[in-house]
This record gives sequence, structure tokens and C-alpha cells, in this order.
Amino acid sequence: MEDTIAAIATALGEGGIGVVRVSGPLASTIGQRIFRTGHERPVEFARRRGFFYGRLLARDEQSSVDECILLWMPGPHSYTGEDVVEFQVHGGIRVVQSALAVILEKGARLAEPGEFTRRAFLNGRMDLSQAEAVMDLIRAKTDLAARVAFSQVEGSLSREIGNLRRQVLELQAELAVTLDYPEHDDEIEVAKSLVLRGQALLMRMQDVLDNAKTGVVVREGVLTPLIGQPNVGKSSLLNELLRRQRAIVTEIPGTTRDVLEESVDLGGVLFRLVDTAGIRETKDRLEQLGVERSRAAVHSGELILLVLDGSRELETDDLQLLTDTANRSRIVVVNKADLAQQITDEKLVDICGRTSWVRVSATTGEGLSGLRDLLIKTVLGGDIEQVEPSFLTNARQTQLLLQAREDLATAISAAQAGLTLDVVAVLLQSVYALLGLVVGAEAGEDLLDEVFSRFCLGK
Ligand SMILES: Nc1nc2c(ncn2[C@@H]2O[C@H](COP(=O)(O)OP(=O)(O)O)[C@@H](O)[C@H]2O)c(=O)[nH]1
Ligand SMILES: [Mg+2]
Repeated sequence: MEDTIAAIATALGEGGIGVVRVSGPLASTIGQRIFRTGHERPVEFARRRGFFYGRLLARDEQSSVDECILLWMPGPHSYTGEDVVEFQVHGGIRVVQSALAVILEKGARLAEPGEFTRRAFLNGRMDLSQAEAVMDLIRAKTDLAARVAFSQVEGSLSREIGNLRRQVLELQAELAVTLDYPEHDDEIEVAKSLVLRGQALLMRMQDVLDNAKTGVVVREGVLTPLIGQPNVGKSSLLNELLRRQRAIVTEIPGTTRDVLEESVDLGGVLFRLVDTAGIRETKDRLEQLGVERSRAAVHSGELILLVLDGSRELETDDLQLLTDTANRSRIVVVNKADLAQQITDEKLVDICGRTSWVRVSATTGEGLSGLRDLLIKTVLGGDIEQVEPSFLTNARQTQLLLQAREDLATAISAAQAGLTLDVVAVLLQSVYALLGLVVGAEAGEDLLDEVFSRFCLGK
């Protein structure tokens, strides 16, 4: 980490200000060369932080690029833990790029995506779960996602993992004493106590894992295709859920030919609604293509909205779709509730099985708030307030936790089966290491490359 890195930290576009960030040993030297205060003097970079108003000089160190505010944050009390200088200039694409060019010319190199945060991690300013949460926070598309990400930036998951690791360490310590002084302790007693405490720990891990599913939902949204026969009102419902006329609606069956995706934030969860062509047998080549895409959307969908026309009797195609999606996460939406209903409640109970169903009308809006609530309930398994942000984990973290849980379970069975305690000790060591990887303890370059490659430039 000898070199000094720089990048534009704000989004490229027109805005009030643009920020170029420089981190590393040369940060203050570069600042001295290319910045002049109102009194035409360079800044004195003391060991205490400060900010200065002045001009940012061009390459020739004579003319200026722009007015500028310089922020000086000496390490270790900076984002990266290194000396950091930030230049705030006017937020125009050309201005910001010129500022960056000057900085690069004076000895910094362009930062890779996520490199500032990677340095923050390597300098112990945050652990890996916090670093990942920084990017989640930036990408968050709903309030809930942002709230959860921020609590992780603040270390909620780190603390949870820390607790788990401490408990594993205690088990290891207990075991170590027995292994070192076999004459002191009764192996059977130790094994018993291990099993009890191990099981409690296992339950705690399961809690964290149970919440991981919700984490994915909160972070990435739910792919929610609307499927059903032509003319049941899929496009109308999509428009109603989005509260705008996005899809074309006509009384002509087969209007929607393509698959159309739009996101809507319901109670903090992002539903990626997919309007599809009605699924039916057709000779029309164009419609056929649409139907194929619809089937693909159904296949990859995470929550399916199966739409029926309540004013008509159920047809073979409807029944087929009901059967096809019987084992999927789905909601049966009986549309056109404003018309005389041909599908009775009894019939619905019968055909929907364990699936929830709801009557709505895209025309009058009745039942739609019920549908919205049902959508949220279905993915969060309860109300939004019940989401416990501290436990939400991403796929990488979940994978590690699953392995850790498995090794712990094996350790417990080994202890129960009366196997030698060395076996248990080895397994506990593995549990400890796996939990460590969640927060990046002893993480290798590969893992860091993988995590930080997903970052945006300038973070
Ligand atoms: N009465 C009534 N008509 C509806 C309702 N929803 C949709 N429609 C009508 O049904 C027809 C087909 O709607 P559309 O959304 O294009 O259905 P899609 O083919 O499933 O996308 C249009 O004429 C809509 O105006 C509803 O709730 N009640
Ligand atoms: Mg349509």
C-alpha cells in the first residue's frame, strides 16, 4: 500500500459539487502542489484535520481548474486509515475529470473499484461485513434496504458474528484444558457440557440463517411475474401496482407480446414485477415468442402472481397454470371483482390449496391494498417491523454460516457419540475459522478481490 490512489467519488454528471478523493502517503504533497488558498499560499498539512477554501491549479501549477474546497483528513482517522485529501469542485463532468487528471499527473494512480474501502478494511477501519454493507447502502433501492445496510455498516452483523465466535472460543478453551490435563476432568462430563452449549450455539446460528433469506429479499428485491391467460387483466394490475400506465391494456387478447419488468417499492421491499404475454396455445408467431418468454419468466420468478378472471368460469388453461405453479411461492389473484363472479370462494379454497388468494379489481381498485399487504407478508413472513436488520446476510456470508453450522452439528454428534475429543476440537477450529471469514478475519487476496470487485469506482 505504498502508492497513493485517487478517484472521482461522486457520480459523473451535472451536480452542485463533485468530489475527487486522494488517499495515501502522497496525498498532502499533491495537495500542496495543486492547491492555493485565498492568500495564494499552499496549505500547511498539519497532523490535525481541516478544510480550506481556494483554487485548484491546472497542470502548469499556474492557471486554475476551478474554485475548490480542500478537506484534509490525516491518517489514521480517515475513511481509509491513510492520509486523505478530498477536493470539492463544481460538479460538472469536465471540471471533475480535469481535477482528477491533474492529481494523477502529480503522482497518484487511479484507484480500482472499491480500493478505498479495501484499504479501510486492511487498515482495520472496518471488517469485511461492514465493507460489504457500504456497497449495499449505496445500491439500496428502498428505505428498508438502506436502513438494514446502514446498521451493518455500523457493525450489527459484526457484533453478532463476534458473539458467536466468542462462544466457540469458550468451547475450545474448555476442551483444551481437558486435552492438556486429561487426569483432571472427566471426559464424559466435558463432552456432555459441550453438547449442551454447542446446541445453544447451533440455535443461535440458525436464527442468523433464518434471517438470511429475508436479507436477500431486502437487498435484491423479489422477481414477481404476473401470469395468466390473455385478457385476465395482468397488464392492468401491473399498472395499478405501479400506479402508472406502463403496460398497454386493451380488450384484444394477446396484446402484451413482450416481457416487461418494472420495480415497485412496497413497504420497503422492491418487487420486480414482470408483465408477461398471456400463456396459451397460439398460432401467431409473435405471440408464440411472447409465450415462450412468459414461461421463462415463470421459471425464474421468485413469487408468482397467478391472475384469474373471476367473471369467467375456470378453463383448462387456468387449471394447468394452477397445477404448474402448485409447488411455487405464489399468490392467486382473482381479478375483475367488480363484475359478477363465476368462481366461488369454495372453489378457490379447493383449487388454491395452501396458497393465499385475493379478489381484486384493477378497474375499481378494490382489494388492491389487500394484495399489497399480502405481497409483503408473503416475502417477509410477517410484518415489516419484524425484520431484524442485524442478522441479514448476503450469499457469501450465508454460505460460510451454513458450513459453520454443519461443522458444529458434526462436532456435537461426535461428542455425543463419545468420539475422542481431538476430533471435536478440530471441528470447532473449523467453525471458528469459517465464522471469521464472514467478517474477513484472515481473508486471502482472492476473497478480497471477489468482494471489492463488486464495488463502484471511487468508493
Ligand atoms: N371489469 C373489469 N375489466 C378489467 C379489469 N381488469 C382488466 N380489465 C379489462 O380486461 C381487458 C384485458 O386487460 P389487460 O390488462 O390487457 O389483460 P392482460 O391480457 O391479462 O394483460 C381490458 O379491456 C381491461 O380493461 C377489472 O378488474 N374489471
Ligand atoms: Mg397484457
